[in-house]
Amino acid sequence: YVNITIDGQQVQMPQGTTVLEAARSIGVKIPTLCYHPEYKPEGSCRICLVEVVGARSLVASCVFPVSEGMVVNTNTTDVREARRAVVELLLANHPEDCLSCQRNLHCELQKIAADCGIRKIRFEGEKKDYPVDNDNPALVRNQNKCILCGRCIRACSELQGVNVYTFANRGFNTTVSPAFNVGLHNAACTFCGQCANVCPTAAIVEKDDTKEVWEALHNPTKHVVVQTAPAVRVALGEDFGLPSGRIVTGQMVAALRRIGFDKIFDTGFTADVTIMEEGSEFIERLTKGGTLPMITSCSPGWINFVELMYPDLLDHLSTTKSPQQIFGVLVKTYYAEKFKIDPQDIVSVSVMPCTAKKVEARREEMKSSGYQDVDYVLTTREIARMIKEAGVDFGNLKSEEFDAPLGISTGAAVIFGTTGGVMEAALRTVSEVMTGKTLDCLEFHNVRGLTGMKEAEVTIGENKIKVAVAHTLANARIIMENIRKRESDYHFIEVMACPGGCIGGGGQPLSTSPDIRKQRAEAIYECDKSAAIRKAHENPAVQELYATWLGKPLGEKSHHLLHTHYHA
Ligand code: HC0
Repeated sequence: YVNITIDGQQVQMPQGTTVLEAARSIGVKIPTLCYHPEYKPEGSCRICLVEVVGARSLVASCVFPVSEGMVVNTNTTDVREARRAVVELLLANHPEDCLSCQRNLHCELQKIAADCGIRKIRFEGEKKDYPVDNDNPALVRNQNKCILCGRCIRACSELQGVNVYTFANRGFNTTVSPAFNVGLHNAACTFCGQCANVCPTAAIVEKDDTKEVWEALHNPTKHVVVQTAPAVRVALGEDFGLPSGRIVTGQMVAALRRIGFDKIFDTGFTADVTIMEEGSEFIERLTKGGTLPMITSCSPGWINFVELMYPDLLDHLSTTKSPQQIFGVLVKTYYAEKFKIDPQDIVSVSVMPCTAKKVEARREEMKSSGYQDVDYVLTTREIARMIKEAGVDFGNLKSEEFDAPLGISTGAAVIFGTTGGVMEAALRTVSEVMTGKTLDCLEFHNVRGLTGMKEAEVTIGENKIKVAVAHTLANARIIMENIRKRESDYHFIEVMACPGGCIGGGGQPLSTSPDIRKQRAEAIYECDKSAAIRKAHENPAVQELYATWLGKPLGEKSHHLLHTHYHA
């Protein structure tokens, strides 16, 4: 430990701590832009300048380590002036369109400018004029708004191990771009959206599909249904000032009804269907022979990753479509038939914590109903904006229930929203189906928690099943390398592309941190604990679907509608 003084307060800090961390630990706020607590600090933006007595010049506190006897001042005239100048220089070549910017009120640069008390920009800078990259369904990149903090580069490389972005060119012409300056649709991008989650400005944002959804809602000839993903209900409240991890399922349903959706359904219904199909697929591969380990296929960023990086291992993926896509098919077939609605008149919207789901919905093969199965995918952030635009007082809404039957789901379905949840849901059903015995304990603690990779051995009847769970693509890569080297002895693996699983998805409210993800994950397990039914195969609406329409899991109809193949 070393003794230091920050703004007159004496404090002991472990060696190696940065001045920024030390200051934050005693409640001294130093503004930052390039710094992100989850990634290696770079000290490039210079907003976090402080005075260290005896140092030659002001220092970047995010990379400056504490040392014995150090005296730090964070609030001198020099410090405030220097910070203000740095921010003004950034603003001097930043577009002046805050009022109409997608990140208005959620922009870190805007907030720092306000906190620094900037009223006038003293410098007149040259503006940039790069074309906007929006040739893909998920993300929009506007380099004119980029402040070169490099957080997207670090998220893509350190967290995901995908390395799409790099700094290109020099000086004023420096940009962040994929190799050869191609658009994201031509880069090895998985569209996980983690870059958008860490971007402090609107240089990378989700593609906004709200206009199309408003048009559908106001078109009297259309029957507009919405499905909501498990992870949205534990995060949406954050965009309305509620604490992270607040469960807002009932208010969310009420809000969606207020803004005009005809039916409010739950992706959880088809998460239960996914378990029926994927669980049966696993049992078949295990008992009759098939490619093992079988790996889950519901996270579309993960699917993009396998198609791009491991096309030789595509057979390991479960052929079961994701709950979002199964839902899309069933709405325009089963639901349309059951309620005598012409599928042509149905507009199917999904609300997801994910940007890659926008790409998944647009895949060529996702038209098994005869139409595009899912018409529009909105992220949690977009639906929050729609609720605000409609003037709905979210915080004061009374809880309402999902509509039946596609709104009926189980605790097994809701845990899909966090890492380990799909595996746990599958194990609950696979165990009971294979042994015919009721499980004493439904909780598989070995696959829970936010550790990057988890493994467990589960005894099911005569079989010892080795399972693994990974989240983030960097961890997924380790799993895939082992499979490629034939060094993997797992039977079943769950992979989710985003940190923490969908709760940490690229479309979730900003900002995110390990603590926020922990609170959302805890809320997910709370939802499971309080659910009346906690196993997919006990969902009465799913039982009815199979009894009256689908037949059996892996049957003829399932094969055509609910399964797919991925391709390089
Ligand atoms: Fe997920 Fe899903 S759990 S991917 O993380 O499987 O996005 O929440 O909706 O489809 O159910 C996201 C979340 C989903 C799907 C489900 C799966």
